[in-house]
Amino acid sequence: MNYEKFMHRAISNANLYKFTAKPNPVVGAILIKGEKIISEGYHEIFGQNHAEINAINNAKKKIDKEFKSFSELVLICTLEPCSHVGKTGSCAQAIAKTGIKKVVIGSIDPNPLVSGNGIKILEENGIQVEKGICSDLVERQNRFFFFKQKNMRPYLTVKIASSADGKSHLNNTERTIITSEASRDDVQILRAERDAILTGGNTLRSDNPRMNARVSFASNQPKKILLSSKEFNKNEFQFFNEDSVDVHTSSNLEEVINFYKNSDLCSILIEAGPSLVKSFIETDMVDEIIVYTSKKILGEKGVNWFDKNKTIENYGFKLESSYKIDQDIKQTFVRNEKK
Ligand code: AOF
Ligand code: ZN
Repeated sequence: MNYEKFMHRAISNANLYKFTAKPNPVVGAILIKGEKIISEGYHEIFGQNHAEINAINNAKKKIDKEFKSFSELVLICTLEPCSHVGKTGSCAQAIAKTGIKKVVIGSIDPNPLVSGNGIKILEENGIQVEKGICSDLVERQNRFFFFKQKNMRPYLTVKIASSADGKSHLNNTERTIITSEASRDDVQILRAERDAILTGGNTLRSDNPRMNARVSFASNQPKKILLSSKEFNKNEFQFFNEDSVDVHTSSNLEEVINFYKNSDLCSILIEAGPSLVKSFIETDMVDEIIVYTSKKILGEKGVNWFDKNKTIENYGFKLESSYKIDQDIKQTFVRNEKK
């Protein structure tokens, strides 16, 4: 049997929930009888039912109509069914209870709580397991989740908006808008995709940003992280409008990021001024830099993002993609592989 087409469908449909499942991975599950789809289920909302449970519950509505017993069905799931009892019960146990006899898995769950244990539970219950079907696609669609489990820290993206002459802002304290509205809308999507946004005290003082994701679709809001040794009056800054704000007074950036190694956060967007951005890049922990460059020139009074005559490549990054947004250019740089 060619399970790939069902796996592709489960992967595609799972992605519909990427903004509401995060920081959990997106996961899809499909129950088939022969070539026929009996039911589907997805992990739609963080903290709620896992995909397999939704697929099983949806199939139960069709029992005696489209099939007699779960033993007639094959379960296709994009990620190894979980073994643990977390915010919800163990999917592997729930699958075994139904009497399903065969499970086809996309990728093994890299979460050490689960990894391999879900499959073990299935096999111990006499279920035949086939794994590794389109695992690269599953890994790619959950790249932050896989990164976090492998590296024990969140994936770090630095976002900067630059003038054509490489400046961040004018050296007075006023907020400088450099890029077009279309680029700024694109940044809202970067925020919605990530689990947290990190900024520094200087940016807060000069821009009074909200740093939330203002998008036209349902999305879990990123957590907010502030790095500042100084106290802020929470009533004066919009950043504190939402409850979920962590403040770190330490200037040790590795320590700040490592603080999240056991948390749910899999990705952090760093939106800060040149000095904090440079300090982060120098730590070697930044995985990706996204640059929006406008045609505007800020000139003499502008503050440089990077040291004169130094390009992003000089900091150990390579260009991955580049395209136009309105009058601006969006470039994504990723870290060179470590030798
Ligand atoms: C599955 N099916 O649909 C998902 C899984 O906190 P919890 O209980 O929601 O568990 C989250 C963990 O479960 C997550 O880190 C990942 O290892 C796994 N996700 N597993 O069987 C699903 N979303
Ligand atoms: Zn589960």
